[in-house]
Amino acid sequence: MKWGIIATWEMALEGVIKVSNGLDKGMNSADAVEEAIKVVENNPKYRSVGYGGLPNEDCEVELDAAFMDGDTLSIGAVAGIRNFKNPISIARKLSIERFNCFLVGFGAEKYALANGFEEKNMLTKESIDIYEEKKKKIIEGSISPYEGHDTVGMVSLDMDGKMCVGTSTSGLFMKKKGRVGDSPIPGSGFYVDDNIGGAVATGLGEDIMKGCISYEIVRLMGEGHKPQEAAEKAVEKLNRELIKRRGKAGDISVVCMNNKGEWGIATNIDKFTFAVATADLNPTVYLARNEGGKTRMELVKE
Ligand code: SD4
Repeated sequence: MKWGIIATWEMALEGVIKVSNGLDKGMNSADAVEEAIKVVENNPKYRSVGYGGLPNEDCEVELDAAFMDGDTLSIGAVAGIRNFKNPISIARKLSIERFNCFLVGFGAEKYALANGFEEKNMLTKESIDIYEEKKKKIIEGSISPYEGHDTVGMVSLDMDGKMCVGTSTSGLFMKKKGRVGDSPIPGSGFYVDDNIGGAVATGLGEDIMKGCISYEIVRLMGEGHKPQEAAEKAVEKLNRELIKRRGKAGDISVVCMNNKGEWGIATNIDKFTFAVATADLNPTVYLARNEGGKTRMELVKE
């Protein structure tokens, strides 16, 4: 049986490498997604996920994360959670709850504490420095807020054919307190059904949500489209509709995989990196760019 894992952005590579060895030896896809995302959450070098994530307008790190099981369709999510080390693990734990499986803010923190999750101040000195510096530039008008965002999202398939997806992000830099993007929203930031496949998104949550793009990609794969076709069709359509109706479209990038381990990606920007590994492909990073409405890919790192 084939296995595979695909993830948004180059920052996912280390986690993908770590769990691809496991997946090759029979690790299940729920553990693979959680473990690989934790690697990104724990690295303060990545300024848009977990520890060291960039803060909101009030200089607080509020994190969003989600987990979905493609077999049971169970979903767990947290939004606007502060001061916990691994939001993805909290989201996974919530996915086994029959009720109350998506918690926000203080309620999510209360649940995490009651369930023994590790507390941690997620704001680093470096993030505070960047915040101060960017705040000055925003006031001067030399940069605009809400730039700087990269969600880690992953889709995995294990040798038993089970698929899971996960997302984790600090959302948009300088977001308003309480702002929630697409990443913890089922169907927008993520979706998986292991009778078909799974998809995750990254980019401007406010626009990604307008097309429920992850569900749309899974739906298209379910209609018989190959993952690459499904991803391109969905991104191209949402991008076109947003431009037609609103004059512009925010950044939208997606990765997806079907239950055969075939994968696809699409983007409407000119620099979207992603990491992928399958039974037939060693962990590899590619750069994708949108050229005239089509997504092109080139190898970055094997
Ligand atoms: C959000 N989609 O909160 C996230 C941010 C992101 O690449 O993915 N950026 O809107």
